Amino acid sequence: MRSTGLSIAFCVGSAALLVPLWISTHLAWRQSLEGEKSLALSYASDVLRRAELAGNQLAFANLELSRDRLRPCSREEIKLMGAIAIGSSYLQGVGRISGDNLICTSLGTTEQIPIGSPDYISSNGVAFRDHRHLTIAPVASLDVVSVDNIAGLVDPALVVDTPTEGPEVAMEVFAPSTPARFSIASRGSKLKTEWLKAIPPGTTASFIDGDYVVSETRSQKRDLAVVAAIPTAYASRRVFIYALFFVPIGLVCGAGLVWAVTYVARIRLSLPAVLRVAARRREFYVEYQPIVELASRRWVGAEALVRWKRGGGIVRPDQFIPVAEESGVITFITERVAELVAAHLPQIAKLDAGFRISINVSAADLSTDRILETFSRLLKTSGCDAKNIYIEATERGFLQGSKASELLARIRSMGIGVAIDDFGTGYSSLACLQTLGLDVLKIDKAFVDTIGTDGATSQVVVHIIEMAHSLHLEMVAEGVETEEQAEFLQQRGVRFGQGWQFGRPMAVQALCDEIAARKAAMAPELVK
Ligand code: G
Ligand code: G
Ligand code: MN
Repeated sequence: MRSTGLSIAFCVGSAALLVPLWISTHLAWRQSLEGEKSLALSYASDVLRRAELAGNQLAFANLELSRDRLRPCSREEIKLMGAIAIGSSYLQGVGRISGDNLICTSLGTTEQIPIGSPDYISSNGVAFRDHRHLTIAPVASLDVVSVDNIAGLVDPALVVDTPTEGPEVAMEVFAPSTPARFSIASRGSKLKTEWLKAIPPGTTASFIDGDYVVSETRSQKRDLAVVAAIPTAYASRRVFIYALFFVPIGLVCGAGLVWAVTYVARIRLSLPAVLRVAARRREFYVEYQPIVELASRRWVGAEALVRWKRGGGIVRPDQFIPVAEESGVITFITERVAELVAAHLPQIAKLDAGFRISINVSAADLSTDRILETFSRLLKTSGCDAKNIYIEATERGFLQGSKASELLARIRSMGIGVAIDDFGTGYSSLACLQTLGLDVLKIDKAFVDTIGTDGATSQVVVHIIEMAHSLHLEMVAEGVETEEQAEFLQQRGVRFGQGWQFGRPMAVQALCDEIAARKAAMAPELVK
């Protein structure tokens, strides 16, 4: 679970870095495409301006030639045509049409030059004759555009000759009112017909289709529209420039998110959370330290001491019990210990029906009714007698208030014995002991250690023992390490002892083996 937690944190952390990076490159790409769209629009607008200029120049020619009422194709009119052509940047020549022939031109010709029938006549009467190879201009291919028999000779290449960022840019000038999208001038590869949309006059449109960024603009007053298409590949050149701007922002956001994720992960994976997971994953187990009758050295019971198997090592309770108590995780640990004791107890009780296992409970355990369920479940699943169980509560646990007292009373009424642990290390006075419902007092190791020394405190253990006697409490001396201590305690009337002198904490199997061995030694005839 912890490794899953870590890998989740790792994934979230990577995502926190990669997502803003991805967004920023995506934004850079989007921005580049937007840039290409407006570039395409600027090309189309420039070409439309040129096409409209050509149209204006033809309209002007028409106006000039009809105004002076000169005789058609007279020397004067041809001279005027020449003057108009020179002044019109987009008109290579000007001429007069009759039927499908040019009958005179600004070049001075007066013979009939066939130009064929119009390819298209717009709604406002402009006739287009596309790409004509005229005898008067053998090298060029000119469009003949005419209104009321006055024709302008237009080089279509000139209209679309706007500078662009590369040769792959394609453009087309067309008549949007015709369903067939009559093409007036074009350059580059052929555009898809569906790109030549019928947008309203005076408007523009841009879109992306496959590998192209397409922009269109339509003339307000003439039947003209221009579409420019730029390969999206051109945008990728631009994306680098935008990326220089967006990616650092993305990186900063990503780094911020990573920081936030690790911050949260650290809190989430902090010791209390790890403990909770460990409780769920059953990483806790118990060892049993024997409690002996000092006079006979008989093993009468054992204290269940929790251990945490973590990774390869074992964590001692003093390293996690305080954290577990603070964070409330201790209730899960206590439940786990009770569960383990319930599993071990039948085996132990089979060897010694009177054996007593003591379980440590903390102050937090004594604040909710849950502890009652824990212990009734322990009795039920083990099938053992309540007299096989003791609980050890510290002074802090006892002095919690009325709730703790009520719960301790109810535990006792179940038949489970109650011991006060680490007595003398807290603030409770001996007088308080009277009011607490107690069966056993555990003399703390700190007092046992003073036995045989000259220190003033060495007298304290004597007083504790006397007081316990007068309160009719059974006593267990903790941390007995020498024979001298054992004898001293026994002489003062302490009945039970616990400590390295008698046995270290051990696995349940070792405990059972030892109980069995001792039983055999005491009564060899019974176990034949
Ligand atoms: O021998 P050991 O290092 O296990 O004991 C250290 C301390 O941890 C002791 O004070 C003991 O009371 C406490 N302790 C051991 N097991 C438990 C337990 O299951 N619950 C609680 N609350 N305390 C425990
Ligand atoms: O809950 P309690 O504080 O009583 O738990 C007893 C603690 O003291 C456990 O950590 C146990 O391992 C430890 N202990 C038990 N006997 C001895 C002993 O003789 N000497 C020392 N140094 N520690 C002991
Ligand atoms: Mn204890």
